[in-house]
Amino acid sequence: MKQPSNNANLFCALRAAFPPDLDQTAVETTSPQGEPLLYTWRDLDHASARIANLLASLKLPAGSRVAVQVEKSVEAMLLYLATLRAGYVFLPLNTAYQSGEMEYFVGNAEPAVVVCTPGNFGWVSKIAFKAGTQHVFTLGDDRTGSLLDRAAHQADDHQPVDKAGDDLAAILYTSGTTGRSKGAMLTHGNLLSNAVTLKDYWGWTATGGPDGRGDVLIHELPIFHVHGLFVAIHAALLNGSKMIWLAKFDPKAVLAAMPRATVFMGVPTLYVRLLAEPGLNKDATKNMRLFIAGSAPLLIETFNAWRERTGHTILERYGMSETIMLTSNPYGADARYGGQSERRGGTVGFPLPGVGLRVVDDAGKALPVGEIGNIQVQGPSVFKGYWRMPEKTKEEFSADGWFKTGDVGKVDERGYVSIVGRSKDLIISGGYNVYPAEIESAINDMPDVAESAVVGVPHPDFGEVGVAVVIAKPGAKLDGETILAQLKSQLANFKIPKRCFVATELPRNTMGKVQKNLLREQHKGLFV
Ligand code: MLC
Ligand code: AMP
Repeated sequence: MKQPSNNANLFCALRAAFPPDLDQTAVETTSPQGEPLLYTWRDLDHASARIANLLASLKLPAGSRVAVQVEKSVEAMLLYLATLRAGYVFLPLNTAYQSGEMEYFVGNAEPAVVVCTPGNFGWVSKIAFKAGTQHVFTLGDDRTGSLLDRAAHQADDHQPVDKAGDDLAAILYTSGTTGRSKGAMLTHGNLLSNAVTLKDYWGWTATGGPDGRGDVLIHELPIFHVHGLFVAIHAALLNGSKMIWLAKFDPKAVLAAMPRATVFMGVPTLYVRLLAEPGLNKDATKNMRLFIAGSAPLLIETFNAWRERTGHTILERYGMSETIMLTSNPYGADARYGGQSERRGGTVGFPLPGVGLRVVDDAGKALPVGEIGNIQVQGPSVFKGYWRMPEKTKEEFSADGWFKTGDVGKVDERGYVSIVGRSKDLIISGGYNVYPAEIESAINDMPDVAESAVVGVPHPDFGEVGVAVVIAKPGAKLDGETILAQLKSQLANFKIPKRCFVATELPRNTMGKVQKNLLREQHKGLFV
């Protein structure tokens, strides 16, 4: 593959980082039947070229979206790389989304190509064709489906399409601070700049480690969000590092991989579940270099327990779909902060190099060190805006161009940032975002419901889970279990409140606004 020097296509930078010996193993995984599978760097190059050539053969308009709702597999990652390579826009979707949710995403994004699982082809293709999609392919987690069948006839070399840093690479749907899910538009420049920063800040190395070939990543997160798709995959590829690829998080499989690995990234729930494994100890983790946590607050108890059991100090970082990674605890001494190298539990560390972070009051005035307020950010990884929502995009930026994260926090005198809450009404459950307004609206549409409120309460496994409080219409009878069963047929499973109470009224303030803080207080002991 020829490398044009001025092509800002992210794929070019990732491909340039492949090791010189393309016959080395790049990904180690198992088939759904449990047989070992190895992919070399050459396999990644050739297979992504074939899929890119297939996409190119479709002669799609520039900027076309490729929407993907498939189970995790190496081929699903290759489809991501192929989409970058072919110059189109990747749009990953959670496999838990049901038809109503898919109808919204596909209708909103109008993808030219949709890729779904063979089992979902019937209903997904119906939604896609209705929205004007021309091409629907299937991809199974066992390498079956029309995408690979068609790609098999394509050439295994492909010249990455020329892109500018400002060109779109991906759209990630996120609830943002308010309103329905919005597509955060991320550019090739956003993704590459963040990946380069993290590779450097987290000390990724291409030599040493268990097999002398440098870092080895355990990849066990889903690949439809920033954490698993961008932070994890980009870091490994940009360092030419092998990945031990698990289709699903399984604490025993992670423990078994640790002697052959050096880096692990997870949401806090994964750390809680690993701590429940008796085999987790200093010996089991002795080859590991770095444990990174993020996507939701890591409890100080988990941070301390991990250090006690393994001798490793988890490095917590903070980010968002709209911005990729923003802050990180230091890996080594950070010269910008007087050489401080301590990873402090309960904080998300320092703004990453190139990131501006400020804490402001509700009027937008900067607050002094130590005071709690709204976190605003700017930098090269901050997204281009919400897909087809210029007004909403404008609202989410300050007049002087800083992005309003919707997170509430402070910066201490040593420069460490802490997140203490959220101004956005959002529940983060096991690292997934649940937007209460969406659940309330689904409950309120039920015929006997007058109104409802959904709040987040502490949970030992998921960190936080939703609880619904529902009021019946006069004379109507409601039952919490029936409401939950009905929601299950409409919404992704992780969004379903874990409990549903029927009450006679919702607490309100003098302005008539529901006091969610009182409901949270009332139900905070349900699971802990
Ligand atoms: C599963 N369930 C959840 C849930 N995950 N409930 C609440 N919150 C969750 N996160 C429920 C299901 O509905 C189901 O309930 C039951 O648990 C079992 O489902 P499962 O699919 O078998 O669960 P499991 O495999 O155990 O999944 C748990 C998990 C998963 C923690 C491994 O949620 C996960 O992979 N989370 C990571 C999310 C992530 O990658 N976030 C990054 C976002 S990026 P029932 O009743 O139907 O049986 C981001 C930016 C940043 O935030 O900073 O990184
Ligand atoms: P998402 O929209 O899925 O990208 O989720 C982003 C949100 O996750 C942020 O706005 C934060 O509220 C939250 N988040 C991410 N990392 C952390 C962290 N380390 N601590 C607390 N909250 C976090």
